Amino acid sequence: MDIRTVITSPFGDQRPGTSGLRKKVSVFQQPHYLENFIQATFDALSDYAGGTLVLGGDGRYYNPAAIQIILKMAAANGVGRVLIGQDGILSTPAASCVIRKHQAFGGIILSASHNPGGPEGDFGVKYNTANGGPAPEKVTEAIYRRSTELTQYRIAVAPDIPLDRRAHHRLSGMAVEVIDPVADYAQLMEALFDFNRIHALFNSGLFHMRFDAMHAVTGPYARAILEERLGALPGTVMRGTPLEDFGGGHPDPNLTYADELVTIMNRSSAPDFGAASDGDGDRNMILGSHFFVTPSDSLAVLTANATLIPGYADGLAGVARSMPTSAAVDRVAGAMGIPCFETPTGWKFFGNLMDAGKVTLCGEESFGTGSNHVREKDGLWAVLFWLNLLAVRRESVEEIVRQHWAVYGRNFYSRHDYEAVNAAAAHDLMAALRTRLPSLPGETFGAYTVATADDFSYTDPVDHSVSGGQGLRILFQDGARIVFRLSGTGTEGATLRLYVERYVRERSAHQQDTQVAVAELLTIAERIAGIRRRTGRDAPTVIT
Ligand code: G16
Repeated sequence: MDIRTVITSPFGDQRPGTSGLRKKVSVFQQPHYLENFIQATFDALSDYAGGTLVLGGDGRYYNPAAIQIILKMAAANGVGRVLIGQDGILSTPAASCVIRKHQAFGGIILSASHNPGGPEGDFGVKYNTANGGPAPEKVTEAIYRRSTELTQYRIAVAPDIPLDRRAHHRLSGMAVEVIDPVADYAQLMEALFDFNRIHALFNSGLFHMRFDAMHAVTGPYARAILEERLGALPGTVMRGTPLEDFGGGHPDPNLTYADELVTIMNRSSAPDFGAASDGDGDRNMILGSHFFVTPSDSLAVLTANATLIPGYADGLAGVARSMPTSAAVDRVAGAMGIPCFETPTGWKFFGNLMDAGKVTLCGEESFGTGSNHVREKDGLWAVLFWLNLLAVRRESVEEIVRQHWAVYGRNFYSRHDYEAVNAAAAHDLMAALRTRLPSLPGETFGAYTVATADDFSYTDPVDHSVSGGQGLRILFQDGARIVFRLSGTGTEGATLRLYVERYVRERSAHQQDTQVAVAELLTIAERIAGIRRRTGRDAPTVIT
């Protein structure tokens, strides 16, 4: 076996963020940049020699080149076998599924998720551990520390492996299996959901849906499962071919970036159900005809209806949501008598809870929902859950959500994102606000009086690790709240996220427009934080 040791020097900027290392493609294309991070990853792990690694990505620009580099480095670092999706494709939840099913020691997923792709776009590398979930902070910190002291990396000298068909190869003694990226995942979905019932729904001729794959990774999954297996009409999946630049779009399933689907769902002849997923297939957006389901409400509705779904018929151990996610699910959990955990933003914080059997469903306001079937959020899973629910209840999406509010009350909720703002200005804003927090309790702003204000810190109930600095919270006496956070996934300047929430019990007030319902909270947020003055922005980039 011909292994080359290459002398290198550390880069100082390889600390993974909310979800792996994300940078501009041009940063990753610098000589040794990717190699250093991969070597740091292998160096930070132990006990993997001879083991199985899963490798794949969302098909974005630079994936093919990166995959060949990683294969050669895996061989040089003693990996026994690599399972790689055909054409290098593996959605994030499918990678999690394959890691678990084939008892891999971990997986490397090449994606910058919902961030744009192409030569001018973003690239990312994420390491997942043997449970199939994103590496916890202690692992990502070990990778980062190693990256700061790296002086060499190892790489095999060998020809590239063809990935365009399923086959077995050898690379410098390491086995490489090019696998069907969809098969294991589709089988898992079939075990959880009532495919016959969903098939009958599509077959009735009375139900139509559109799924927007946004030219990202879920196209092949959605076509195989929705159209070929469940009988949805051909053409149900739009923008279904993965493209390396996502067709120039921003593969983020929200009301702004999935505007084509939103337009279809607001037509007079709109389909009954609309959904979209993101770059790497872990996010979902759920729409009814002329109706948007917030991710927070979606989690609450799925929780309340879980026992109607075969895979969850025995009930839920508990649920979890990220701190900025609305408390709609808390009310459902309370009524069901199951625990509800509040974690920091980042799917990695759910892993321990799921491994310990404490929670079954999890969700985030950032269009992420999932369960303990894998250890990642899962876009298509959420879509299938909704389809199964619609097939059982035979009501519209809007009817299901409105009935939910009637029972539990409505948590009006909105997130305002200020993308690519000046990083120093954003950090100054947060610092000033942090200083202000202790004096806020007791202060009254219009109809709202501050009860508490803090910088969210989380102690993991399983391993007792503490994660501080997870978002500034202003909690009002009536349960309303305002949260400020800086995103951990942006690659340009800083992204300031402002989250506002207000609970309304009376059914007669549920019809209000969300932005109207939270308008006073937005005004208070501006008054307290001075977003306009500090960032120079008059309005957010994205409102969800
Ligand atoms: C990632 C994480 C999520 C997180 C989201 C937004 O999602 O996996 O847990 O909620 O980023 O994070 P932030 O607010 O820090 O930008 P994805 O889909 O990008 O992997």
